Amino acid sequence: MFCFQCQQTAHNTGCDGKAGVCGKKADTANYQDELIGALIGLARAARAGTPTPHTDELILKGLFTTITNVNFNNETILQCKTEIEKEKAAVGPGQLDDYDLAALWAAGEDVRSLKSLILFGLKGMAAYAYHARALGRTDPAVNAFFYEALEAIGAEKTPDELLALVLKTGEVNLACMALLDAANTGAYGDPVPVTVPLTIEKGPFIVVSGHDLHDLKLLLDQTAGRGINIYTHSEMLPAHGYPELKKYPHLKGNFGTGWQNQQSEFHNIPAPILFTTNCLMPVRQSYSDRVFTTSVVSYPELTHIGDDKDFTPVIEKALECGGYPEDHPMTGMNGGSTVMTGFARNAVLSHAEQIVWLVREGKIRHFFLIGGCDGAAPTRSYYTDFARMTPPDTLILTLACGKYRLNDMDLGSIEGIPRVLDCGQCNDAYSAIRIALALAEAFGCGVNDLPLTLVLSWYEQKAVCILLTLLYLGLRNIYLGPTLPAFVSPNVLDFLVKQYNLTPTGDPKTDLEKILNRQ
Ligand code: FS2
Ligand code: SF4
Repeated sequence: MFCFQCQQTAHNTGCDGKAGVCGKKADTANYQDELIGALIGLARAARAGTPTPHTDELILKGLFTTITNVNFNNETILQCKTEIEKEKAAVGPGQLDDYDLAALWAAGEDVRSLKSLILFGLKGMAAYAYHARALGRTDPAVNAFFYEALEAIGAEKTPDELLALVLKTGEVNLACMALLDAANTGAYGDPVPVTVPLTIEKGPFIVVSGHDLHDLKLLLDQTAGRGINIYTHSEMLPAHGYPELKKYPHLKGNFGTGWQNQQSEFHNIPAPILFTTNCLMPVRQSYSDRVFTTSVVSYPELTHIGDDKDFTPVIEKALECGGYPEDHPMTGMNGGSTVMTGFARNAVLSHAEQIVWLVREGKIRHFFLIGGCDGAAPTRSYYTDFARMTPPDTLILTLACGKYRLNDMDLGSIEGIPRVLDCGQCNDAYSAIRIALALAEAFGCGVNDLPLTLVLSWYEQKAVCILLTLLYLGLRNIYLGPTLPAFVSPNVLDFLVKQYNLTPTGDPKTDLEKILNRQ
C-alpha cells in the first residue's frame, strides 16, 4: 500500500506496510486505489461517450468512499468498483482501460504532487456534491469537471497544465460549495445563532455524527414521539442552527468533541451512534454493537442502514440501551457546558453594518478564521492556544470539527457580538468566504487588505479542496498546520509560498504577534 492523502500520514511522508495510521489495512488501501483507477476509466469512457445521472452519481460515490475515515470495508469497495465497471461498459464506446495508481505514486515528485492536489481536492468536492445531490441539487458544470480532472490524472500532462487544473479544482469547488449551501439552506432555512447544551438528558438517545443533514432529518422524523432524544456529534453540530431541524424538540444537544476522541467518548455511553459520513475511527469492541453506518460509510461487521434509510435498528438499539438514568452533564475541551453555532453568512451579515462601524471605531482590531479539521496530533494545541491568546478586540470565525478546540471557551463579546462565531461545517467555508467578500466590499478594499487572517488546520481531503478554493480566490497570508501536506513537493511548496505567502503554523504567540504587528 501507499497512501499520503491525510495529515496524520506516517512520518509525514506516507503510510505503507500493513496498515495506515488511520487503521486502513493494506488490502483496503490497494482496493481503494483500484477504485480510483476504475473511476479514471469511467471518466475516459464518459468523456468519449454519453454519461447519465447514474454515471455522475457513481463518480461521487466512488471518490467519497476513498476519503480518510469513511470506508474500511473491502466488500463494499469491491461492490462499488463492480458497479463502476458495469457503468463504464454502458456509457463508453468500446473498452477503455482503467488507470493503475502505482504509476501516479511512482511519477516525478512535482507531477505526483500536482496530480495528488487535484485528486484529493476532487475527493473532498465529491463529498459536497454528494450531499447536495441527496437534497436534489446538481450542477452540470461541476459534474463535467469531475470527468475532465479524473481523465487528466490518468494522462500525460505538463506541470503548467496541472497547475492550471489545480486552481480550476478550487474554482469548481467554490461552485460546488455554493450548490451545497443552496441545498442546505433551501431545505432547512438559513441558520440562526443558537446555544447548544452539552448535557445529555436522561432516557434513550441516539448520537448522530458526520455531515449529512438529510440523514439527520430522516432520523428526526422516524424518532419523533418515540421518547428518544437526538444528539449531534462532531461535524453534525451546526444542524442545531437550521430552523427546519431545530424545530424538532427531541434534537437536544451535542455529544462529545472532535472525531479523534471518539474511541474514549463512545466507550461506555448507553446509546447507539450513527455515522452518516467521516470521521469514523476503527471501532473498539466495547462499543462495536452500538455503531451504525449509512451512505458511503462502511466498516466490516457493523450494521449498515441502506438506501431505504430505515433507521429501525438504530432506534431499537437506543430503546434497548435506555440512556442515562439521570441527566448527564458533559463539558467541551475547555470545560464549557454549552457551545454556540449558527453564525453562517446570513446571521453574521445581518450585523454587517454594526461590524463595519465597530472596525471603524477601532473596537474590532482584527478578524481571525481559526478552523478546519481536528485531529490527534498533540501539536494541534496550537489552535487552542492561539484562540486563547487573541486580544479582546478581535473576532474569531470558526468552522468544521477544528472548532472543538475553542468553541466552549468564554472569550466574551464585543458590543453584544460573541467573539467566537461558528459558521458551520467544513463546507460552510463558503459562508466564511461570503462574509469576507462582503466585508471587503463594505470597506471598498480587496479581501487581502482586510484585517483578516486565516489560521487553518487540515486533516483530510475536504480541507484540500477548500484550500484550493482559497488559493483560486487569491487569498494570501494563510497560516496552515499542524504540518504541511506530505504530497506538496518542495517546488510546489515554493510556488505556494512565493505566490500566496502560504505560511506553516509555528509558535502561536510568535505567529499572533507577527499577524497583529503587520497591520
Ligand atoms: Fe472533521 Fe472529519 Fe469536515 Fe473532516 S469530522 S476531519 O471529516 O470534513 O472536518
Ligand atoms: Fe495514512 Fe491518512 Fe492514508 Fe490513512 S488516509 S493510510 S492515515 S495517509
